[in-house]
Amino acid sequence: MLISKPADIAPSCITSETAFQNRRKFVQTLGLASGVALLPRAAGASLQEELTPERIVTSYNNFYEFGMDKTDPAAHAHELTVAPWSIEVSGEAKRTGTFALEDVLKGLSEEDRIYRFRCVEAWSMVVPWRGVPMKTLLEKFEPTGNAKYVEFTTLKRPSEMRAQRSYFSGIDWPYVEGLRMDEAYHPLTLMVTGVYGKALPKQNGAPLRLMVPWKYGFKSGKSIVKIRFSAQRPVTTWNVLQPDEYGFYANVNPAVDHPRWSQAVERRLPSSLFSPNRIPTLPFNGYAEEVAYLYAGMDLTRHY
Ligand SMILES: Nc1nc2c(c(=O)[nH]1)N[C@H]1C(S)=C(S)[C@@H](COP(=O)(O)O)O[C@H]1N2
Ligand SMILES: [Mo]
Repeated sequence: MLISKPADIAPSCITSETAFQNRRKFVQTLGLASGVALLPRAAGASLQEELTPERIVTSYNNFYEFGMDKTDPAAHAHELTVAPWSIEVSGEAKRTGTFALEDVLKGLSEEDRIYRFRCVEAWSMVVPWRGVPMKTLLEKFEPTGNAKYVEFTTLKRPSEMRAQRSYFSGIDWPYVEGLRMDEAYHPLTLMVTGVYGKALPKQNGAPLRLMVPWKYGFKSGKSIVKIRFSAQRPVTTWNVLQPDEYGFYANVNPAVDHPRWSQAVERRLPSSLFSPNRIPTLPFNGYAEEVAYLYAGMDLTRHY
């Protein structure tokens, strides 16, 4: 995500023995031979791509509440307290109210899923997330037939999120995202609680963040505090801020360029000046077989 600000910001764009052992153990628990990810058939097409190193997943982040640079979240997210944490549920559902996070997650089984993750800024990663299928979480609140969309509001706590104290962040906090109910209920959609077999680091959106692997990264809101079921399409942060640049759907689409740059290729991290690691971007980020039916009949150049 790039936004215009007072001074336009350019995208700035191995492991210790124990970290290596942990990773090997984690990879083994997933039933993987090495660092190459092979996604179980049930979870989608086989993904034989290398995992992006944990060091990069947890240090190259977008979390504008902590600053605009990729390194700001890892540097400042420690200022956030994530326990206790509660979730306010409202709107078109039978069970609404404020719930402790432990209760929201109680009885749900966590799964490890390796997903491609692509930012609209044209970089991408392959990340072993841990989380609960979004459907199992949302069903707990018994959404009514009127619920056509679900809105996710993330934390606004200026005392702990330094960019929320700045007049120059350019964003009207809190950060809000939303999905159509059928997108939220799709088996690939996760509510993430961890990464690389560990609790989710704060810079990655602890304690709870969305993960919708066929959409650009900005749809995956971090540090969620509210869930609202609604009949109307939610008003989402980026869509309101720059509607020509960031649509509500935000499905990864190499054929629809962002107004300021191409979406046809991506830099798979790690990438450097000398080995840029550029690869073609796939429709729906490579998940077309699983998700294209959700958009049958829609003009995807208009509904971007
Ligand atoms: N609350 C919140 N969620 C957010 C963002 C943000 O600024 N604030 N940035 C989004 C963007 S643009 C991206 S690319 C991903 C980055 O996730 P990662 O840092 O875990 O890779 O988080 C998304 N979720
Ligand atoms: Mo992004």
